[in-house]
Amino acid sequence: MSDLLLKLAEAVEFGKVDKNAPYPPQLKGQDGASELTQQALEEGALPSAILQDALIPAMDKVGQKFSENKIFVPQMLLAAKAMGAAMFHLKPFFQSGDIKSKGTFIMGTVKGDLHDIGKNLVTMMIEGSGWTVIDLGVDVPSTKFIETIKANPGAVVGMSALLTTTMTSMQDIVADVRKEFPDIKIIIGGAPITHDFCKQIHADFYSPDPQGAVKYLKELAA
Ligand code: B1M
Repeated sequence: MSDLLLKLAEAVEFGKVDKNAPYPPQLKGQDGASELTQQALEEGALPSAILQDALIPAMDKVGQKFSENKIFVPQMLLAAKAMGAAMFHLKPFFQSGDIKSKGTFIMGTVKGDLHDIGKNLVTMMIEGSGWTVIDLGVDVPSTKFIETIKANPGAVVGMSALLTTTMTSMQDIVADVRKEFPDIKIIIGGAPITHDFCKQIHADFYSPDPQGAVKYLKELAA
């Protein structure tokens, strides 16, 4: 990895959002995730490499340190903010020049769950592949999914869950949605989700990453 990407990964891991951010004290006055992402792009780094080689491994380290009680929720939040600052610069590269939409994709993080970084990545990539995305945000209940599907017949639905505790919420939402729309296609994802869980809750497709969801949608639209 280049020095710049290493620095970017460090900025995200330690929650250095931008140059003006006072936190963390050891990086005071130095460039943060925002400036470093811009520099990496200017130097010709591929947006996908910035994501895969710097940003995602940095968040994995944050998760690891949190599990080991080496950092706590405030540090996790700052890391998420730094990741958001970096993703802001990547977003245009994932957006498509397609004129005709391939369909509508309704996406949300399920009720009880506030994690949105993965969801935002998935929506960015799906938008980039030519779909119109309706992003319902986080902590989304069944009622919100259902009313949005009613307003957008034929849409495909995506759900994200990051907590083992909100997997049950995902299960309930899939069941509620299925009751109203038996034939709707539902894609699920998120760190604790598996193929077996997907089968168990009668969702249509599980993808461990945004690329898999994009591929599945491409097949649906073909
Ligand atoms: Co939270 N958190 N968190 N957290 N957090 C995890 C998930 C955790 C694994 C950390 C740990 O203990 N190691 C742990 C869950 C343990 C468990 O349930 N098994 C955890 C916990 C415990 C908590 C709290 C309960 C902590 C507390 O309060 N005591 C709390 C819960 C709040 C709530 O949701 N109700 C909490 C809070 C937070 C913050 C708010 C501080 C912050 C989130 C900020 C935000 O999202 N805006 C946060 C963060 C940052 C994390 C970690 C460190 C990073 C998550 C992340 O963004 N990853 C996380 C540890 C980890 O994952 N390494 C952790 C990067 C992101 C790109 O990956 O979201 O997995 P991910 O998305 C991937 C794939 O999963 C996939 O594509 C994405 C790109 O590759 N994908 C899909 C996701 N959705 C998809 C949908 C698809 C297809 C693919 O189709 C529709």
